[in-house]
Amino acid sequence: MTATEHPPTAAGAGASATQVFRSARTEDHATPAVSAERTSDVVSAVLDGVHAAIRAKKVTYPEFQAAKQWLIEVGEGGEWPLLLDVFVEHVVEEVASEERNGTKGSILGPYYLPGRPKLPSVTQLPMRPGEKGVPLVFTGQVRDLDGDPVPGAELDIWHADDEGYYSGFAAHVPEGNLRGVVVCDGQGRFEISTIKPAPYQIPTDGPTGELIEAAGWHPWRPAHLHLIVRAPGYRRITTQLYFEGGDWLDDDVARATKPELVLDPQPRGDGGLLARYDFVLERA
Ligand code: MBD
Ligand code: FE
Repeated sequence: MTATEHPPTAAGAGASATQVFRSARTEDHATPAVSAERTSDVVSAVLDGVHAAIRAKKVTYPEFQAAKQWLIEVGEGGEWPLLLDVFVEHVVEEVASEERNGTKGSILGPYYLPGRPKLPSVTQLPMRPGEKGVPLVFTGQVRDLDGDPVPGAELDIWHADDEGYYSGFAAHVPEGNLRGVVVCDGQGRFEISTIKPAPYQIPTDGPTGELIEAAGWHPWRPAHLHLIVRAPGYRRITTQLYFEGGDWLDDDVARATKPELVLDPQPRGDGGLLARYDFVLERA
C-alpha cells in the first residue's frame, strides 16, 4: 500500500470531475437522444430494482431518510462521476463490449482530460523533474484483426503518479502531468517512458468514501494505466492496463479488471521496468 504524503481528499477531486464531465464529454460518452419508450422501459426497471431491495431488506424510514441525505451530499460533493464510475460503469462497459472484438475494453473512469498535447511515437510522458516512482517503458504495436499494423494510431494515455494522484484532480500535481496523446509510427508502434503508477484510493473523506467505510468495504483500485486507442477508420477502444502481482488486482473496488488487461513488466537491469502490450482495433 502507498504511504501518501497528501492524503486523498474528496474536495477538489470530486468537484472537478463533475466540471470536466459537464464540459468535455467524449464521443463514446455523449448524451444520446432517448425516446419516451426507452426512458420508461429502463427507468421502470431501475425503480423495480430499488423497490425490490426495499421490500426484500425491509428498509425503514430512518434508513430511507439517511439515503436521501447521503444522495444530497453526493451531488454537493461533486461525486456523482466518481460514484457512478466506481460502482456502475463496469456493467455498462460489460454490455457495450458484448458486440466488440479486438483488445478488451474497460471503464473510462472520472479522470480523463481530452485535448492533451500530441507526442511522438518514442516519447516520455510530461512529468516533474525527478518524478517519483519506478521508471517504466511501455512499448508495443497497434494492429487490426488480421494482424496488420494500423498506421496513424493514437494512444491517449493518462495515469496516476507514484502516490495515486491524477493531474487535474489533485492541487499539488502540475497540469498535464503523466498525460499525453502518443502518435504511433507508420507501423503502429510506440515506446512510452513513464513511471509505474501506484494503486488508487478513493478519497475517504467524501460521501463515496463514507459509504465504503460504513459498509466495511475497501477504497482501492489496483495500479493502472488508462488508454483510449484510436485510428482513422477504426473503432476506438477505451481500456485500462494493470500490473501482474499488484495489490487489489483481484479485488478492484470498481470491478474493472480483466485477465487480458494485465501487463507483466520485466526488469530492464537499470532499476526500471519494460512492459509490452499490443492493441488490436476493429474496423469502424
Ligand atoms: C480511478 O482512477 C478510476 O480509474 C476509476 C474508474 C474510478 C475512480 C478512480
Ligand atoms: Fe484511474
